[in-house]
Amino acid sequence: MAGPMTTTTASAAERILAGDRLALARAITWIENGDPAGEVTLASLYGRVGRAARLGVTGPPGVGKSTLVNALAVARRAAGETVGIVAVDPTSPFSGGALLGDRVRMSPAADAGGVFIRSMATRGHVGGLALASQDVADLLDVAGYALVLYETVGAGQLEVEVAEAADTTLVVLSPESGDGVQAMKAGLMEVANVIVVNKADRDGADRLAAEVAQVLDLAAPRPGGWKPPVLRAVASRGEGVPEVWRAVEEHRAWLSRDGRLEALRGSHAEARLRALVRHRLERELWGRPGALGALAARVAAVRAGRETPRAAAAALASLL
Ligand SMILES: Nc1nc2c(ncn2[C@@H]2O[C@H](COP(=O)(O)OP(=O)(O)O)[C@@H](O)[C@H]2O)c(=O)[nH]1
Ligand SMILES: [Mg+2]
Repeated sequence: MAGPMTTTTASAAERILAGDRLALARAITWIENGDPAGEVTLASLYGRVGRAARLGVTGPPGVGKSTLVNALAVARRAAGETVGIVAVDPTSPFSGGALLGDRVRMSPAADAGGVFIRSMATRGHVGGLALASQDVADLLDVAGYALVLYETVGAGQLEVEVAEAADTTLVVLSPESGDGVQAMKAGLMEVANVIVVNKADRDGADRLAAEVAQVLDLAAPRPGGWKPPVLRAVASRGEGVPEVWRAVEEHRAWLSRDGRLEALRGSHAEARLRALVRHRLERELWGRPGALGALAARVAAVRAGRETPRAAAAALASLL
């Protein structure tokens, strides 16, 4: 439960609403550090959450996710929209910041103040990070950023969880990463609403795009009938970026019909609550006195064949 409001958190909330970037940055740090002030601040603003469009960008390391996020942010800024960016990428820090600042300043329609970028590092649990990044996205949303972009790396549970927080998920692949098929196996294709084969200036992009399209053709039709388009881009030169944005808008338009967005956000909220409960219960369990010792003993018992993993898990869970 969120603690009481204090003058610090009350003024933080007011300042965030007034567009104060320092207050926003500080509240994000609270969230990152698990400082209760972050939760209190967010709780006091939570009634305003849900206005931002949320776009998740995920895929293997080095495929050009940050470059694409940067290019999309520049394009949206030029169109007059404010953009908040959360980059959850333990393998490479968001390096597009300087470039973005320069390009945004060059555009007469835009001012750099309309973009807020935050990289989040893994401290301990990846699952905890995914959950914290959703809180950060909520803060950017209530701070008034019209578009919230979040980048995550890899092909695992983290991405699936982050995708569970985005309205639209872009999966980025590149012919260089050589793991297009890997990504498809890892369940990324199921969460993809738009697939971008980036580095289309490299050999193999056409083949990869064809392979991905084939996999999608063979997959079972999705509920509601959305079929993810497969687009090629050269994000580093801005090529294909307008088409990517158009595909995002088409997906958003599709979502806006027949109550799909509400249904999606409802199921995301449920997934988020379940993940939070799971996270909380686990933290509580391992924090119990003797729990880690019991874990070590059960691991030894399982390894020695004295106990089945299920029996060991049941015994450990009963410590809660
Ligand atoms: N050739 C080529 N290089 C690109 C393209 N997009 C990004 N890169 C480069 O690929 C590298 C990794 O990009 P980055 O955006 O950091 O990838 P991320 O790890 O997926 O976020 C950087 O050196 C980029 O300049 C592209 O379309 N073509
Ligand atoms: Mg990156």
